[in-house]
This record gives sequence, C-alpha cells and structure tokens, in this order.
Amino acid sequence: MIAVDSYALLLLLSILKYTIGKPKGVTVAKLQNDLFLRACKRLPVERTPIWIMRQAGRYLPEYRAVRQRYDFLTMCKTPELATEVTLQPIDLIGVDAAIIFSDILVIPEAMGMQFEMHEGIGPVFPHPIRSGNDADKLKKLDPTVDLKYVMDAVALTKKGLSGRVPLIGFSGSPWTLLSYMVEGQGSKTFSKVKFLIYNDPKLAHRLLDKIADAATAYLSALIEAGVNAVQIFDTWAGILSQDDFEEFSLGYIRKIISRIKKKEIPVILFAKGVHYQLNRLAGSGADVLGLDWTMNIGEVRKELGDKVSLQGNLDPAVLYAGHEKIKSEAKKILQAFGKGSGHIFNLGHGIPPDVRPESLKILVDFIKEESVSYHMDDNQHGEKSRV
Ligand code: 1CP
Repeated sequence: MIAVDSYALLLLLSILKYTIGKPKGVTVAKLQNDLFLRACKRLPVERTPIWIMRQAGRYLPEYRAVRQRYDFLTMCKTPELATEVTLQPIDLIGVDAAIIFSDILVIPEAMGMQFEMHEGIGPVFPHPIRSGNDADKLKKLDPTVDLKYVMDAVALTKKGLSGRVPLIGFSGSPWTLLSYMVEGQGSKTFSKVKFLIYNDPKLAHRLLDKIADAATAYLSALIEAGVNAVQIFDTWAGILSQDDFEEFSLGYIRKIISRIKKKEIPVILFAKGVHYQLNRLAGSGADVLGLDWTMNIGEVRKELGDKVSLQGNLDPAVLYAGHEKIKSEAKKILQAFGKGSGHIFNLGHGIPPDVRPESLKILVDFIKEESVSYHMDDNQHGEKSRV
C-alpha cells in the first residue's frame, strides 16, 4: 500500500490547481516543475524559479544553426521549427519555464502588414501606417485562423515538453506594437509615432483600440491552446511621458488584462522604463510585474507589498562579466528581494545575442542553488525539496 504523506498531498493539489479547468480537447501533461507558476501566485516554493527573456534566440549556436537554414518568418510559421527552438533553452540551459518561439510582430503581420527581416536592421514593415486609410486596411484578427501556426506550435511544444516546465505565451502591448507599425522598424527617436499621437490622437486611439482587440483575441486563443501563463511586453513604455503612458499605453493594457483574465492563468506585465507609479502598474490586473534593471527590486517589493509577484531584474550586460561577477550580481538581486515567494528571477530585458551560453548556464545553476536558503522559512514543515 502506498502511504500518502502530506508532501504527496500538497504536490497533488498544486498539480490539480493548474490542470483542472483546462479547455476540452487539450491534453494536459502533469507539470513536473511548477515553481514558476507557484511564484507567479506567491505560493511557497523550494527555490526561486528562473527563465530568461529572449532565451530562445541568437546567443545559442543551436538556434543559429536552424536560423541559417530558414528565414525568421518561416521559423515562426513552421510549428516543428518553432517547437525545436523553444525547447533548446530547456534542454541546454535548464530554465524553469519555456516561452513559445514567435515574435510580437506576428500580430501586425496577421492584420495584413507586409513583414520583412533585414539583416543588420531587424524587422521592417515596408509600408508603415501613416493615415486613416492605412488604418482601415488593417483586418480584424481571427487568431485561430490568421495565427493558427502559433496555436499549432503551442500544441506541439506542449507535447515536446511533456510537462517538464510550464509554457509562456506572449503579446506586445498595443503601444509597443503601434510604435513598430507606424515607425516601420525599430527607432531611436520614435518621431513618427509621437507625431501621430500629438497631431492626430483620434487616429492613434482608433489604431490602439484595433490592436488591443487583436491582442486580446490572440492571448485568449493562446490560453485556449494551452499556454500556462502570458506576458505582455511593453518594451517602449518608457518613451512616453507619465500622462501619455496612461492615455496611450496602460489604459489599453488594463483593458486587455480584464478581458483575458482567467483565474488560473498568470499574467505578467513587462513595461520597460516605467519607474513611476508602480502602484498603477500593480493595479493593472497583472499577477506579476517584470522589472527592468534600473529599479531596485527590494524597494519595489517594499512599496507594493504582496499585491503582485516581481520578475527580474539583472542587467543583461552582467552576462558579459566573468563567472564570479555574474554570481555576485545575481546574489545582490536575491538579497534585495529577500526571503519568501513571489520572485521569478530573470534579466531586466532580453539576453543580448553576443552573450556566451556558458555564462547563462552559470547564472541559472547559481540561482537554483543559492536561492534555496531564501525559501527555508516557507518550507520548514518537514517538506522535502521537490525540484
Ligand atoms: O534574426 C533573427 O534570428 C531574429 C531575432 C529575433 C528573435 C530570436 C527576433 C526579431 N525576434 C525573436 C524572437 C522573440 N521576440 C521572442 C521569442 C521568445 C523568447 O525566447 O523570448 C520574443 C518574446 C520576442 C519579443 C519581441 N520582439 C519584443 C519584446 C521583447 C523585447 O526584447 O523588448 C520586441 C521589441 C520584438 C521586436 C523584434 N523582433 C526581432 C527583433 C530584432 C526585434 C527588435 C527590433 C528593434 O526594435 O530594433
């Protein structure tokens, strides 16, 4: 006879928590490592979970080998390839969550904008939006049709993961997507999208509304397809003034979150460069706030209490340093956050493409080992380490 001790019961309960309520037709493998999901909900964990923004990407020679054979959009649109590169950092680096390989710009592409990848520049929209006429041409998104390839990649990746770690789906925020759609590519000044909000705010709002509808439908479809958490990237939040951030970005993010909100699926909001009004971000409905590296995670925790979990926030450039420096900087972040659950270790932005994979592995292994002592108090009731 098998003795059911309290540990086994707790484990069973936490697995059930994330497997019940799934849509019919989605096969759910039991999660062997749910540290990330528990930390999103501030439930006790045995150690701090870690994943890395842009972990499926160019810093990995294995990614570059696939990329050499296929162009970027083909990789996004071929579920087998998207699955292969999504799984690479799980197998090679050992992170605690997978993020589906795709891009925030698949939404504008699916709305009808021509998308090109230019070597040395990055993604380009050769026909950016400059008028109401251009806006009218954007089609209403049906993600189950127009972005079916992402849903298929999610299903295939879940099979490949077979419950090893949770899978994250993501979208750009309406503001960040609008910036690319109007600028046509990455920008240093954002003069064209700023020109739009100051000269034709009505058109800007009409576009943001359309994009917010698309992002809501997309994130809902990803959840339906089986992702375990979603992240909204507002990479260009920090170029707006405080009032403009509220009017042109945060308002739309709130709307998206309230419309996709499903109790068990954590929502992470990463709004870069927004140091002010953390309380407003915490009141957006997100379960987790992603912090860039310019903030002190301990001070943010003090200010917000246990309203949200926090994700971050090592300066990505620390990964250029020697191994001991990487460890000492990572330790500072663990110390600043302090004891208890509610911290998901990550960088303060995406991993640069020229970082050596060994440096990331050093960081991940260090966090796995070092963070245990920050969770002893939560786990002192005779619980064994589970992961
Ligand atoms: O040439 C190549 O191989 C393409 C490089 C690349 C990769 C690997 C791009 C082009 N996108 C991606 C994947 C990607 N993009 C992921 C995959 C999942 C992961 O491992 O994290 C994610 C989450 C993104 C999100 C994304 N794309 C953001 C938000 C996150 C961030 O870094 O701020 C943004 C701003 C983009 C736009 C984009 N796509 C690609 C590039 C080079 C850029 C930046 C363009 C610019 O502003 O200059």
